[in-house]
Amino acid sequence: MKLKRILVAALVIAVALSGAVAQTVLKLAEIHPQGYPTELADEEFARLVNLYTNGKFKLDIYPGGQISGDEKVVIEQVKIGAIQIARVSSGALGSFNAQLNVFSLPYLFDSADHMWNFLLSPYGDKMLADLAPSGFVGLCWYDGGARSFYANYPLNSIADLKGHKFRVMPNNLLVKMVEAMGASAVPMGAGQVFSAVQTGVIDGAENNAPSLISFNHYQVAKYYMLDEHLRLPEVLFMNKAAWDRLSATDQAAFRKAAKETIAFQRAKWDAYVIEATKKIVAEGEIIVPVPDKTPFKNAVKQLVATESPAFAETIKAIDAARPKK
Ligand code: BDP
Repeated sequence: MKLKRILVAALVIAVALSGAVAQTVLKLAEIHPQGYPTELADEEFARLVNLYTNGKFKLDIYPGGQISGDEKVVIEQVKIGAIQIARVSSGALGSFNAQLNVFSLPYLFDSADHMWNFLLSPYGDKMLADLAPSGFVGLCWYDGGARSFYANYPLNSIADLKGHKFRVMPNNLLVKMVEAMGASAVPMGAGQVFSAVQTGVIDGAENNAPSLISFNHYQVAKYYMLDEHLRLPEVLFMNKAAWDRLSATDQAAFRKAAKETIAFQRAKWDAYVIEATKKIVAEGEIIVPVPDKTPFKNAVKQLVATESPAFAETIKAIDAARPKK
């Protein structure tokens, strides 16, 4: 009996020493560089997954658009399972999962609080679950702030967009949005924008302040008009087949890890928006506030009316999530 116990103990020690517990390595793609709020959240997610699965899973993060500077390509890679996990914009993912296009309706949310009330509601969870038919498992939402136009020529009002070319993420609704505002839309990956502005293929793009830094766009587009037409949540998601291979216990560990990174990312986000804004101003960016967004809202009114019925149920839930005044 005693000998058996000693043998068992020796075996346990041998296994521990040889590191024989099989470790699965999963790849996670991120377009932003190290230190960007979503990238920090990816790292935190990787740390927690490793912790909660007792080292069974290791996530290798590929930041800075190493997989591709075009999220459409990244999403295709996740779809076929070559990459198992990615953090992308819901604007890009909407081309693969139409329900997400609701977020591409301009001026959908009144504020970040409104958006988060919705994203953290059961309906926000349902939207993540509804990625399944597209071959994905939604893990959690992150903050992507508000997006505004920037250009290599002065922008002061909506009239200044007219006749100019602006890059959008490859998504039809975003093309229609830019056209409704009087400009021409040129869909392309974020990684192509810098040289496209430099060579005059486009005159500008639209994004949040942190992205002007992470993609260096502030260097070629010095005018930033804060019309805040979109709040596109960021999404952390996984290839469904890879997810289905996880045990129920490991799935629960992944879910717990993802959930715990949300507050972490939001805090990093809020701090970085302030820092990024200061930095672009210091670099000579001319930031034009837009206190009255009515002309922008009026320009997209018809588009929103035409597109909204396809998202009627979701919009009802979004309206219900509006913070009480
Ligand atoms: C940024 C998102 C990033 C997108 C990028 C874009 O964080 O995921 O790739 O916009 O415009 O805000 O393509």
